Amino acid sequence: MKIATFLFVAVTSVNGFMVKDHGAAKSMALQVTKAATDIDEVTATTTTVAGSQKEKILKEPNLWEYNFGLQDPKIKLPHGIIKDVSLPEKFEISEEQIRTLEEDGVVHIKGVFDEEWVDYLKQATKHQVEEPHFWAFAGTASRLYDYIQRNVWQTNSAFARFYYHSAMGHVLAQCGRTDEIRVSTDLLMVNPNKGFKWHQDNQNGPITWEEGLRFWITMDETPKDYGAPVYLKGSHTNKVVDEQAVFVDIEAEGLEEYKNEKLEFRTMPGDMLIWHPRTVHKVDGPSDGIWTSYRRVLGGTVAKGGAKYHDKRGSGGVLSDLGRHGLEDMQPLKSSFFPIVYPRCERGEVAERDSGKVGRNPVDIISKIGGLATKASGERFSSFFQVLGSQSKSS
Ligand SMILES: O=C(O)CCC(=O)C(=O)O
Repeated sequence: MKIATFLFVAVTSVNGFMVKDHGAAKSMALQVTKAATDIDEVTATTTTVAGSQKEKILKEPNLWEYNFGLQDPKIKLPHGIIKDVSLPEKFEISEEQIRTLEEDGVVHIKGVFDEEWVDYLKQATKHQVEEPHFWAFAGTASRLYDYIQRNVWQTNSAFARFYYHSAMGHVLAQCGRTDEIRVSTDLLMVNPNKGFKWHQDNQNGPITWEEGLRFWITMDETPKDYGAPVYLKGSHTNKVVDEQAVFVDIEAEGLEEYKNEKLEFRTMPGDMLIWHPRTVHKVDGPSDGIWTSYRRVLGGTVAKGGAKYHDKRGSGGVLSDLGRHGLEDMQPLKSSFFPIVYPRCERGEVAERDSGKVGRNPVDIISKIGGLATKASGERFSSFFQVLGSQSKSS
């Protein structure tokens, strides 16, 4: 369902900003053309910057193009998998890889997903960027990414099915030495225009650092000159970065032993990166913020077996837990809002997701974010919004 025209009129103050911005863009002699790219047949608007000849592969959606509610691109699952019936696939990793994660705080696992799965994810992403969801509005309109949507599995069933049926859960279960994996929160991230400077991950859903594992699945080859994620080896064991901090000054006292040991990964389609949420890392975008190729990543945080629900109201961590699931602090994390994907998905949770019950609504958002009204929590909260200005942080 598209946003109705009346809504467009009702929010002209927001749109006015966008129009003004477009005016500035014109004055920079930008030429906008509609073109079909040869990559995956994605129809994209390309922007040619006079003089540099660089073409932006993906155009920012117009406000009236955003959608609400559930989306189903109806993509055939690979390998003859029967939707909601077949067990998830398996992919064995080695003890050495698990130890690398434990010791270095990050591991690169190559080739977890074959061409069929990568193609499936690309099709799902193509559908998503062509039919942008309203929950992508803030991150996308701020130009942080060409497209970014949290909890994309809740609205786009193709991503939910990827979690239910692919080997992702099996790989993460091995990494976490656990027999159960739930999706705590996820993010579809297409082209990080500004890059993301040195940071630790606080948006992991309602779990603790130790209960979670970060995952990152790429659909594209990393460009030669930028876009490769870089991690400070072993930095998940640091004792100095504040729990609430997002960005990290790697020159700070106490980080000397980590800052010179950088691990950089030039990932390829179908690879996974898995890390501890406290491992300090960054991703640099192109210096001018213009992606001429796709960098499509499905990432997020999973919860290991035995994880509890942690109510993060009053801290910025609440931003990745805005649903009305009814869980209370320290209850077992068992809910269709954080669905089990390994050893297999659960019928009732799948049905609740497909019914549209699992998601956000404005009342939940206001009641949860409302707890941030005090000065102290407001200050902490603001650090999460600094994300939008991440370019200015130390590289
Ligand atoms: O890949 C990206 O764009 C950012 C990834 C990242 O730093 C994260 O997910 O924490």
